[in-house]
Amino acid sequence: MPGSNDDVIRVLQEIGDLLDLLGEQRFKVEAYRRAARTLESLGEPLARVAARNELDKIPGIGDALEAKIREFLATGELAYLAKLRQQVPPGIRELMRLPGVGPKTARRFWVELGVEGPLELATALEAGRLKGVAGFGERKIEQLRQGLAALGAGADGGSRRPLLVAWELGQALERELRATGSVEQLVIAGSLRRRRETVGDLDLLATSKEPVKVLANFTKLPGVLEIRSHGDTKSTVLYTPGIQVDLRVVDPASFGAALQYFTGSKDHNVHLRTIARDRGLKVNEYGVFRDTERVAGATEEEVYATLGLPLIPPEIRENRGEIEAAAAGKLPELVEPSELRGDLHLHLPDKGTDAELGPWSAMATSLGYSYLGVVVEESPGAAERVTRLLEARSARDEPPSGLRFLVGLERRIDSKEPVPKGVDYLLERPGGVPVPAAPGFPVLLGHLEAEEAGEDRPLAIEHALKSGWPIEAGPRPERSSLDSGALRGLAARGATFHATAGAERSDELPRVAVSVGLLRRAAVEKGRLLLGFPEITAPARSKAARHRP
Ligand code: DGT
Ligand code: CA
Ligand code: CA
Repeated sequence: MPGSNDDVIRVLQEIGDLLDLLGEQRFKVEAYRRAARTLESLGEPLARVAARNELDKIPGIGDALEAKIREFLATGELAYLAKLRQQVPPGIRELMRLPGVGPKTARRFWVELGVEGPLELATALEAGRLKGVAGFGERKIEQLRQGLAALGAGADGGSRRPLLVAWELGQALERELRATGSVEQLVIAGSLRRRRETVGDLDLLATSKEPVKVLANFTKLPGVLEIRSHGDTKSTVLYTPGIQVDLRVVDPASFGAALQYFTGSKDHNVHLRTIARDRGLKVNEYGVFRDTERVAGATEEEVYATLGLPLIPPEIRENRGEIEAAAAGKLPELVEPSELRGDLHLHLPDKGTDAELGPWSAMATSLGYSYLGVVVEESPGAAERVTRLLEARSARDEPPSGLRFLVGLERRIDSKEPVPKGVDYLLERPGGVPVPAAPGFPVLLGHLEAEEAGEDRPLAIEHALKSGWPIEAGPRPERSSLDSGALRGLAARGATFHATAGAERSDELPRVAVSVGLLRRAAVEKGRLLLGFPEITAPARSKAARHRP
């Protein structure tokens, strides 16, 4: 969880690397690295040291570092780190995953050769641009070539995929595989099931009476770029747009054990195995065993039950205290996507006619929604647009499903403009110094784009926290929404949330499953989530809402 010593150490190391990449002076870079190393041997949680006001007693932690650690512990975020990240192209940091490439070399690629990522480096190598450059002999060049191949650059860009991209791919794969028939159970395990913010490869598990046929069909799917291995129980392919996908077909008696094993995380599994050992049991991907007798394996529930634990939600299986919480009966109560009643942050193309609302209402109904909120951006034409939407809505007036369309006004949090007539709620976004919202409207905070200039985002988030406005959880932690660390940090400070798909087309509405997954990963209790429009916190009720459990 943000606030664990490991997280702080990672943050400090990253700052050190970024400063190094930016060519900062050595003493400055080293100060962060040294602090990270010191914390590695700290015998107690930093949060506890901070609570005692003794951070400055840790060797190497001066005032500036103490303030940063405090900020991160309190919010799960660090404005300084965000600022540094913006100054370094993401591909440059990827380069440091290559063997023999640290910040210094990555900086040389960047500054001397204008290479900004693994793909560009691969191209530069092909073109022979490194030949004759000081420090890049033949051996070094060959090492880079091999490193790039291992990263998968060249074929697929070599990067981990953002969660939403992996999720969309997973949805498509599941549909296609099911359509080939003969598949019985099918679940995507691994980091995608844990809703990790980035995903390396997809780990599919299936059961079938015809495993060989299922695997053959899998390798023949239209999206397959390359078959990397193919056997009787497992195949691995490279799938469009360049992500590795494993499919394993397992015995139904082992399905739960395999699902548990391949969901990970590895650290979670390692911890579980020690619990098993204490009970005289052995856990592996085939089941839970007492000597040679299988005592569990068909379902995940029974795997956990034989270890004396309730089923632990996949999103929190990171060995960050969830096993202890499960053992103590203290797992958080998490929301299920099916419990959402609506979505309040949709953007429609610029007409707002009845025909336009049609597909949305069909999709919303299929998700079991009872309301959908369309937002209109504050502008000179906003009032007219609101009126047209209201007309479209009344033309559609209470369809049989009972779905209700709402109209929100999206605007900067520093706006003082009057609110057009007919607006149901406000969606404030970061921008300038917050002012109190127009009274009488429910208010949400949204559009938390990470690249939002400077202090605007933290200012807006603080204001929302103080005002009790639900803060947006969206499906793009890499760009326009908060990651699970930030969500968790805010929850610890009493925040409430609203989940949205941030959809611009009706077929994007199901993406809210990703937003909900991130809230679950953040262990946000169900009670903190807006689950119906009437519950939106109006300013007058903010206090009560903030203190909901
Ligand atoms: P990724 O693909 O890098 O985003 O992350 P994961 O978590 O999907 O990792 P992956 O695909 O290497 O393996 C899937 C799961 O399989 C992993 O979360 C835990 C399990 N697993 C893989 N290798 C090992 C291992 O050596 N030991 C244990 N205990 N579990 C493993
Ligand atoms: Ca994986
Ligand atoms: Ca894998």
